[in-house]
Amino acid sequence: MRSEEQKNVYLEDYKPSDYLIPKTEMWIDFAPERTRITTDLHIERRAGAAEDAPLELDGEHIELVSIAIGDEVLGAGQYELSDKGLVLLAPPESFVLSTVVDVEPEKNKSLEGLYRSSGNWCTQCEAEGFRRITYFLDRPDVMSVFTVKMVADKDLAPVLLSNGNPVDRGEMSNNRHFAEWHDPHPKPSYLFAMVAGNLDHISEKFTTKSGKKVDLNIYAEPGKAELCTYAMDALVRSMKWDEDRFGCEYDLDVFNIVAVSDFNAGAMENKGLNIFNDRFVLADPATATDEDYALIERIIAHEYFHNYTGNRVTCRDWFQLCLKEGLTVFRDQEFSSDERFRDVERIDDVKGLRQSQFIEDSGPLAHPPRPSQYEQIDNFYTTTVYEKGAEVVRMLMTLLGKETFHKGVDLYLDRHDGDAATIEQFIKCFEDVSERDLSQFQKWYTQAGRPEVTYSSTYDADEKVLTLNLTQNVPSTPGDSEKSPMVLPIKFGLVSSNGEDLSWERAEGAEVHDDLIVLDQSEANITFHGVSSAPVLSLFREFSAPVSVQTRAPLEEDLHRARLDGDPFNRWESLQSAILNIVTPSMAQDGPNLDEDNLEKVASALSQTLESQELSPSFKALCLKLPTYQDFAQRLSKNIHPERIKQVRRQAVQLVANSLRGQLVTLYSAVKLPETYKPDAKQSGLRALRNQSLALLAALEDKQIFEMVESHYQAAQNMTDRQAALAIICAYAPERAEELLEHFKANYAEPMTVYDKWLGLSASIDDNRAIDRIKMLMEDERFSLETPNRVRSLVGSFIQGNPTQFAREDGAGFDLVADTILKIDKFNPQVAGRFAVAFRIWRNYESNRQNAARKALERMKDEESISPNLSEMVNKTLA
Ligand code: 0A1
Ligand code: ZN
Repeated sequence: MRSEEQKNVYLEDYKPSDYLIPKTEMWIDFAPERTRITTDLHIERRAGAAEDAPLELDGEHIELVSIAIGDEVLGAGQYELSDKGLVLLAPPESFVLSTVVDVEPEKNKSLEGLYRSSGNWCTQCEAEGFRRITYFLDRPDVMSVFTVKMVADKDLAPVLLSNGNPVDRGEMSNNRHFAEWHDPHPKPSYLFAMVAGNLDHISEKFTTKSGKKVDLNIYAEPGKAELCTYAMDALVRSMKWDEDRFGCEYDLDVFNIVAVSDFNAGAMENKGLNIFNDRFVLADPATATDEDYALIERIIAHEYFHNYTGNRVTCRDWFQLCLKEGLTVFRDQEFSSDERFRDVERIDDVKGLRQSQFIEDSGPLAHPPRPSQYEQIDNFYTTTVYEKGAEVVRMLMTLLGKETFHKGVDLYLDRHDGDAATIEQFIKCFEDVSERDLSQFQKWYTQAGRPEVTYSSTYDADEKVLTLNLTQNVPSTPGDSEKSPMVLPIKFGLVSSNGEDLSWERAEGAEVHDDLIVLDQSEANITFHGVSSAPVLSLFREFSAPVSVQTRAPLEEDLHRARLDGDPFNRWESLQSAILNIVTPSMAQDGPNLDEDNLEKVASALSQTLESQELSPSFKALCLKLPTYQDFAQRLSKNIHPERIKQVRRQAVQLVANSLRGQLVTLYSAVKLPETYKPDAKQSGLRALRNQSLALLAALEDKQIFEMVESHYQAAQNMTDRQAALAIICAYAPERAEELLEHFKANYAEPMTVYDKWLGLSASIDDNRAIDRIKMLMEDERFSLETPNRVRSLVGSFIQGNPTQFAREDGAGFDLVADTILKIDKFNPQVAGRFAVAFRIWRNYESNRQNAARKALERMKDEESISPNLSEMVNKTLA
C-alpha cells in the first residue's frame, strides 16, 4: 500500500461493526485537575460476525486506570493498548466491559472531547471526540442507550447536565452533589454531551402537538442569561414550525441549550442538550446586529431540527454526513423563509452559496456532497456538504413537487427511525413515493463540480413557436475528469414585453410541465408551441439548480428582467449580472475603459426598483448591494490582481452612486423606524435599506456624506446602525477609522461579542499598516489564539474582508495567515485545518502572488509535525 492510501478512509471499505453496545452506563467524577470516567459497556457480538472477531475500541488522549470483564480485572497481557485505542483479541459473545480512565480537560485546548471553557466543563464529540472521553466504538452506526451519573463539587459545578431526561439528583459528602441522566433513545457516541459548571439560565415551557409538556432551558455564563431571550423565542418557534411543516414532535421531557465561549464550530445538536458557541445565542439590541439575530434564529432552528434529521435518523458512516447536514440546512432555510421574507432569504442563501461553495467547487478542494474518501473527517464539514447538500434536497422538492417531497421525507423519517442510514436509502424513499427513477439524480451526491449551462433561443412569429437550446457541461475536478450530465430542474417563465408570463400550449424536446423544464441530457432543443409574442427568457427562477449560466444575456434582456420579471430572484440576479457583465472586462489586464453609458442604464433600472411600491425595503436593500469583490474575482477566475478589481469596482460603484445620489439621500432620511427596536424581518429590512443607501453614498467619498455617516454612528440606538456606520468608515475613510474604532472599543466593546466586531472591523482596513495592525491586535490582552471566535473575528475577517491586504504582492498577508495557522495547529488542529481553506484560491492570482502563496503553503507543509488535519488541507491545496 502506498503511504497516501494508508492515510485515506474509503467509503467502499465500509463494514458493519462486529460488536454492538446496546447499553452504556457512565460515572463521571469532575475535579479541577483530572476527571475520572468509569464506563460499563454492555457489549454484544453482532449476529453474523466471526466468533474470533477482535473488539477494537477507539480511545485517544485518555489514560487507562483499570479494565475488567464482569468481575474479572484484566491484566496487561489480556488486551492491547495503543495511542489509538484498546483491542480485546477474542472477547466473549456478550459481556460487560468496565473501564476507568482519567482525562485532563484543563489542558485540552483542541476543544474536542471533554474540555473547559471559562472554567466550566463541556464536551464536543462530533465527529470523533467521544474517544477522548472513554474507550468506545466511536462510529455513528453503533448506537447505545446511555445513563450518565455526574458528580462534582457543589460550588464549582452547581449545574450538571447530560443527554435525555433527568432521573435523579442529590447531595453527597464533602460539599459534593450528583445528577443522573437517562436518554431512552439509542444514539451514536457523537451525540453524547455533558456540561458541568456554574451557569445561569432562563426557562420556558412548550406543549407539543399531542399535549406533552417540555421544559426548555438555555444556560449561559453568570450574568448573561437575560441575553438568551431571543434564542428562546427562536427555539419555541422552531419547535412549533417543525410540528406544522414536518410533523416532527419533540421526544424528551426537557430540552437544554448551553452557550459556551470556546467552541470550534457554530453549535452541536447533542440529543436533548445542544451546546452552542455563545455568539449564536447571546443577543440584545445594544450588542447584536439584525444579521446576528437572524443567524441566531437560523442556528437555533438548525440544531433543533437535527433532533429528527440527524438524531432520530443518523448517518451510517461519516461519508453520509450530508444526509443529515444537507437536509437540516434545507430545513433551516425553509424555516427562515416561512418566518421572514422568502425572496430575500433565497437571495441571501444563494449569495452565501456562491461566495463559498462555488469557490470550493472550482478549486483544489472540490468534492461531491457525499465524498468517497477522506483523510480527516473534520476537514469535510464543508460548504459543499452543508450548502450544496441543501440545494440537492431543494432540487428534489422542485422536481417532485412539495406534496410528494413531504411524503418522501415522512417515509424516510418513519422507515429509518432509530437507524443509521445512507444517501441511497434516503433517495429510495423519494423513488417509492413518486414512482420516479432517481438514479441519475443521485449523481448530485456523488459527482463533484458545478454544471455550466448555456442557452439560446429563436422565436418564429408566424408559427408562434419558441425554440430553446440548452446545454450543460460539468467541468473536471481534481482526480475526476469523466463527468456525466446531471438532472437539472429549471424553473422558468417566458416574460412578455409588459412583464407578464406568456402561456404556451405544448412543449416538445424535454420534460416540461407548468413552470419546470427538466434537463437531463448534455443538450436539449425544446420547442414551445402557441407562444403569442417574443418573450424574454427567465431561467433558473428561484435559483432552481446550483449551476453557472455561461451565456451572457444582452443588457436589454437583463434590464427587462430587472424591471419586470415575476420572479424576485431573477429580478435581483439580472441587476447583478448586468453590472458584472459591464464591469468585469475592465478589470482584466489591458481591459477596456468602464462603459459608463451602460452603467447609467443599470443605475436607472436600480432607481426604478427603489421607487417601486410593491417591492419590500429588504429586497431593495439587497439590490443596492452591488456585486462584491468576491463576485468579480470569481467572474475573472484567473490572473487576479486584487487592487485592480478593487479599484475598478470602486469606480463603478461611484458611478452608480453618483447617478442615484439625490434618491439615496431622500431614501436615507425618509425611512422611518418605530421607536422600539425589534429584530424582526420587517424592521431589519428598513434598517438595511437605510444603511445600504448610506453605504452606497459613501462611495462618493464626499465630505458631506462622511459627516452623515459619522452622525449616523453617533446617533445610533442599536448595534446594527452603529456597526454599519463604522464599517462604512473603515471601507471609505480609513484615515478616520482608527479614532472611531477607539471610541467604539472604549464605549461598547465590553462584551466579547462586541469586542469581536471591533477586531473584525479593524482587520478590514485596507491601508499600509494593515499587517502591523493585526499583529498588534494579536497582542491585545483580550485576544487569545485559543478561543476560535477571536481568531475567526480577527484573521477570518482579514482573509474575507480585506482581500487586497491578504493577497499583498509581497506575500506578507499570506505569511501572517500561515504563521497563525501553524501556531494554532499545535493545540487545535480542527481549527487550523479549517483556516487553511483561505489558500484554496491561490492559483487564481497573477504569478507573483501565486508564488508568494505557494511559498506560504510549502512552509506549512515543511513544518515539523503538522497535524494530519492541516497536512491534508495543505497537500490537497498544493496538488
Ligand atoms: N453538527 C454540527 C456542527 C459541527 C460540525 C463539526 C464539528 O466538529 C468537527 C462540530 C460541530 C452542526 O451541523 O450544527
Ligand atoms: Zn448541522
